[in-house]
Amino acid sequence: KKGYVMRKCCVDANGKKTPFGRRGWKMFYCTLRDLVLFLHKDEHGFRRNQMSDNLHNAIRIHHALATKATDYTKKQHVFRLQTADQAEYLFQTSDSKELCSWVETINFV
Ligand code: I3P
Repeated sequence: KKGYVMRKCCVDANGKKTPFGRRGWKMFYCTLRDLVLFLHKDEHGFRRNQMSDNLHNAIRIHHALATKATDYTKKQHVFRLQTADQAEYLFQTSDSKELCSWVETINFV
């Protein structure tokens, strides 16, 4: 699965709240492969398999949980991703169908 999403970091991998200044929304071209979510700057980054993209923005989803973020009301079509290393992210998708598709894909791979 792949597509453009907006991502917000909420909790870092140490379980601590992401510091102010790094909590903004940012657009990525997101691909899921081998239990890893790769967040690329754009589709070109994905095609060139740019290392800079991969190293800094890979999220391991083994034992991760994706849920519709019904408590987050500022934006639509948002899901929360909680990872095994206690990090937490919000992802905004384009519509409700994409939202379900991402959540199911992440939870059932
Ligand atoms: C964050 C940015 C986010 C905002 C977040 C800010 O600032 O404005 O959009 O989240 O609020 O901290 P920065 O870009 O400097 O990190 P929302 O869009 O959800 O309001 P927060 O600290 O309440 O998460």
